[in-house]
Amino acid sequence: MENLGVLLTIPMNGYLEEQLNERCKLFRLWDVPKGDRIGFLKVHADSIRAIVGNATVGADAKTIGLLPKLEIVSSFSVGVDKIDLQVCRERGISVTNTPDVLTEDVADLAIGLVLTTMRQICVSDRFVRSGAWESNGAFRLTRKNRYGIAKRSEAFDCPINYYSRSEKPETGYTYYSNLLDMATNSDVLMVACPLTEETHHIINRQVINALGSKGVLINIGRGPLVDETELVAALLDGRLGGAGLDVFENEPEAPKELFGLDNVVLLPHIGSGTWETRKVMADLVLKNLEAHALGKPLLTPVS
Ligand code: 8YV
Repeated sequence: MENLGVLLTIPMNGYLEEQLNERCKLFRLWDVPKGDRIGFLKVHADSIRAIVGNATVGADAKTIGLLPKLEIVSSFSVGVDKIDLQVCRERGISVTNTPDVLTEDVADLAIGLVLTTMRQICVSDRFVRSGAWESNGAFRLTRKNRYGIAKRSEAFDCPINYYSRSEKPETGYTYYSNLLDMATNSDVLMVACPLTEETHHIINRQVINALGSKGVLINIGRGPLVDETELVAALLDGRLGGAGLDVFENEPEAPKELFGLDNVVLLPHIGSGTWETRKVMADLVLKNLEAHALGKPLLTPVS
């Protein structure tokens, strides 16, 4: 792959960067001052044949438009919402992502968020550290609830509901073809789906109200799946019971209005953030680029 010119859009993983640097001709976009980036891309347009982006900076139409020799966009993420797939399709540019390898970590975090939010683990920890336990006595009681995220939740012995475009009878879980109905009948709603035009703000005011003042929303998918303004309003009004959020509409900003709420847990998009998973993701990006350079079938193409 030594002749493959690769544009890395943002620092994302030390090992991946090191490998790309050793094995390809690497262009680091963030090293270039913002105002000079277009000029930089124009100067290197003939060499850049691949883009490696992630969930924060992918490959937009403008960047792709400046790179006439671009052949592949290999994303260090399962989500491809930051890649202009339409333009890639029109130009015949291949796209790959890192599916499956991060699912376990994200599911662990989702369950962690449920427990942390519902049992107020962070708040209790601050209660001990601040000395409030000694001075104020026992911590307040939290509510018992039924919650679930498929397989892992089976261990919690709770009923599992799911909403999707089609029913998956083999799961044995309760299928809802209507999200509002499911929200009405659930205590915890986990948001974990790709961000598309169809799913943008899929969690809106109505869904939040249906989940209700005893319900908890967990988002480990993408920020814009949830109408954040509505979410904040519902939490401040007490119309929603709580929220555990790993993703936000305008990362790295998280709504400051939520910082004082004890029924909310805010995380900095760490779903796949373990050494092991990020290494496997990086290897998948490298293997896709290698396959492309050798003219072999891609391992995880995005159709
Ligand atoms: C990453 C993600 O946080 O895979 C995704 O879609 O959101 C994450 O795994 C990110 O791309 C790592 O830099």
